[in-house]
Amino acid sequence: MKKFWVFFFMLVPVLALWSCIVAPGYGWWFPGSDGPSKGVAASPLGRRIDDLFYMILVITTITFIGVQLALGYVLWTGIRRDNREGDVEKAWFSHGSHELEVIWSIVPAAVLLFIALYQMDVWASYRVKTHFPEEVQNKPMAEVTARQFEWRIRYPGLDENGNVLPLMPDPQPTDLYAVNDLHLPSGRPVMINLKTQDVQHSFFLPELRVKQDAVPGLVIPVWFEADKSGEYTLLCAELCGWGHYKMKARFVARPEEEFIPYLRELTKQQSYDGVKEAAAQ
Ligand SMILES: [Cu+2]
Repeated sequence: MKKFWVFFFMLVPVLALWSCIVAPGYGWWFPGSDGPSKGVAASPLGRRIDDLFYMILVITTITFIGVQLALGYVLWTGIRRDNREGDVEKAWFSHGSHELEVIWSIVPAAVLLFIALYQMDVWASYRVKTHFPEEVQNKPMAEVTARQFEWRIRYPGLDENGNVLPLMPDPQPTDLYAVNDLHLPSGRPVMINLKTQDVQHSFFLPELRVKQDAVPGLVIPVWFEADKSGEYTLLCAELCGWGHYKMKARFVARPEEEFIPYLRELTKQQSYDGVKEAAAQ
């Protein structure tokens, strides 16, 4: 019976490892690109973030296997000792080992220090404004304002020659608006200014691995790059109130040459007053 329990307890880590190995095949892994590269981030920076995740996963998996093997060994030798006929060994007490204490303090500290230094570059390109790609620095293409419970999007409009105007911090008469529908060019870095009108929300593009809190009183620049044109999910990742679920919106990455026509279409929709077209007929 004791052997049964040893095997039973060892089964749990084996099942845990097995479920992690088969998860991607069932589509239980990360959101991302479809097709053969399913589960892979749909943006270059997202893939670097995934690499960091996998590095930590490898370190924790090795630690997990080591700890479970040690636990199995202790349980197994425990029952062997107990089964020796007529000669049951008593428990053995130790007052600790100085060397072991030093080893298991220094090794994790070194591993943590390595992770901290190794990820700095990705962190900087993700969050530090001076490390953003040059083409997006100080060039926000839209302002995204979170509020209970929607994403309000403000684009700068077009000038009379059809060129995109720069986005001003304050709303302008030429600005264009959309709700829960963010359209930006694909295949190149783009930047938005993130704001919130009320509580704290969180701008989350899971397929692109972008997540940034929207903090009251702050204008936060966020950049990202969708590899391919298409529709991506835009979520709020902060439980912001009863209508939190309503903040499921979409981010449409479109080919560069379709972006200005999209803004032109928005201009047309917004300046339509229901009269002009009727008069023309
Ligand atoms: Cu929210």
